[in-house]
Amino acid sequence: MKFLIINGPNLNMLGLREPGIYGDRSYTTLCQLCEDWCAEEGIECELFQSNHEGVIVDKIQEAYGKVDGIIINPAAYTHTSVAILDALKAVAIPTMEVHISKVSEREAFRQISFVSYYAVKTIQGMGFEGYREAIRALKKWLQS
Ligand code: CA2
Repeated sequence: MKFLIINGPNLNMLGLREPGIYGDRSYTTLCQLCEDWCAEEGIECELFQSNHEGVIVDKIQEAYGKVDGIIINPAAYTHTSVAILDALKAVAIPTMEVHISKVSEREAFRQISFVSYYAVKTIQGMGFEGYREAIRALKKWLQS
């Protein structure tokens, strides 16, 4: 089983600002944890981060026929991107949406998620642990 883990804009800056919302650990640490958590579950994983919407769309398209599942934190594009939603629908790869913070309790503009129209499930407010939850839940969903 292979997963593609996609992180959107500014998540490469984790740990540098807003530790009260996103914690004080870095993007490098998040990648290491995701690799460890996938390995524990016997899952091969590829990690990808971009600050550019079209680059994320290209990456989703390239995943067609190559991965079993996608875990995505689209960051700010969560709330704006029909293009990322359409790419996920086009490749039809089962997808889990993750947010580090509890978006449902933040500003009104963060309450809308385009990706959630396609995702199997949205995990939010669990910090980095949310990715572990997503990896486990997606594996379980694929095996059910
Ligand atoms: O909670 C999440 O995971 C978000 O997807 C993070 C996005 C935000 O736009 C979403 O509404 C919720 C923002 C990621 C920005 O990350 C930063 C990293 C360091 C310093 C400031 C922001």
